[in-house]
Amino acid sequence: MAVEINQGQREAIESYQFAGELIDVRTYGSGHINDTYLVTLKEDDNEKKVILQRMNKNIFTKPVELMENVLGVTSYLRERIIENGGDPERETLNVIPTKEGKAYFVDSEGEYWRAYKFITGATSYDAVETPEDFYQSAVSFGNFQRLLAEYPAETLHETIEGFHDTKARFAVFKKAVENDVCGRAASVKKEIDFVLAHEDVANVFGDMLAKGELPLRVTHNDTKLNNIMIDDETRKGICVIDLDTVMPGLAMNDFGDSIRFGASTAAEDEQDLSKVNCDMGLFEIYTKGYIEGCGGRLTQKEIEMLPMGAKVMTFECGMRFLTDYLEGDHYFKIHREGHNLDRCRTQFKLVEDMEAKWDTMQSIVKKYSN
Ligand code: ADP
Ligand code: GN1
Ligand code: MG
Repeated sequence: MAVEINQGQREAIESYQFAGELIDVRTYGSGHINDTYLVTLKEDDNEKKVILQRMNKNIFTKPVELMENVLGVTSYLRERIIENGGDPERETLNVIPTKEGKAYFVDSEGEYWRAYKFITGATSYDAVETPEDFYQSAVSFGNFQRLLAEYPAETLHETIEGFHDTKARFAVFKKAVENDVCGRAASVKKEIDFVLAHEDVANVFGDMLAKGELPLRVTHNDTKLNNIMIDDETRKGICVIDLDTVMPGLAMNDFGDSIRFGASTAAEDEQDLSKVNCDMGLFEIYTKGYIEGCGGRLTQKEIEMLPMGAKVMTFECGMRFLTDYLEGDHYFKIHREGHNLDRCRTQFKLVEDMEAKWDTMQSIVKKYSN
């Protein structure tokens, strides 16, 4: 039976020299930005899988530069992995070139596509199943940072300008409230007031950077648990994926985004806020793994500011969800009415919980700083 696919998918698939008969194309993963498809082909009774993605060009407005970053970083990682005796087919993303030898394909509607080799025998998790998995993800993101420590950061394009410039995002948020294009502001006064009362959180890293107190590093910037592939057999973190936002950034933000997502006791869009808390056991496990993974490269100041990274990233993400809700949900994919508002509320609940547990967070981090 012929597989039902749309025009863009067909053009994209035809632009690659995939061997075998196409047997299935299905949407894949739970990312909020790109459209990901799992493509299955069959050759001599063997199934072969490929990840095909349509990049979100409204958000990633320079897809060509973005793919330059991805190629640069993955080929660099490939060399480091080979040097360390690892398996470069599974421990880094591998871009599949088109028939023309390009890292991306543009379809007849101007949409940008790319394909990655499918990492077999591994899973990306949307929630922590065992603390050990979370520890593994921490070590992987820490290692990623360490492996890229000598990467020529000046060659990286800024794929989204000011991505974690929380101060600038605060200004964008205030504009969204002012413009109130959907007439939703009055109904979310409580959430808006929460943001306005936390302006200091939005400013803290920008101010420290300006004073030269923090180093810019090559960071991932989207360190959700589901951006790590965990080996099904060994349960070790094997590969960091979703490299669209690799740019110069702050280590505390990479740490903090992982805590925001993975140390929460509930899903990012949970509606029952009594279920949403920041788990201190998971916070400790991640702290240990991340500091170990970074291999002594973090400065004392960076380590000291890790709890702040968790608070800043959680606050920023909540503010971004609320901004998108006010602006009519044009950025993050939504799957129900009020989805971005639900997401925003979980983030603010987490921020409050972190504030209540601040001393514990600081003493945990202190325990692992030497
Ligand atoms: P998004 O930016 O939308 O989050 P991702 O690049 O993270 O997109 O991909 C979405 C999901 O697809 C991932 O969470 C993972 O489950 C799966 N995935 C992505 N790349 C690969 C790969 N090379 N091999 C196996 N699974 C992958
Ligand atoms: C988006 O693409 P995805 O789902 O991994 C977003 C992150 C947010 C996250 C919230 C490019 O990540 O910044 O933290 O949603 N990515 C982009 O879940 O904006
Ligand atoms: Mg992702």
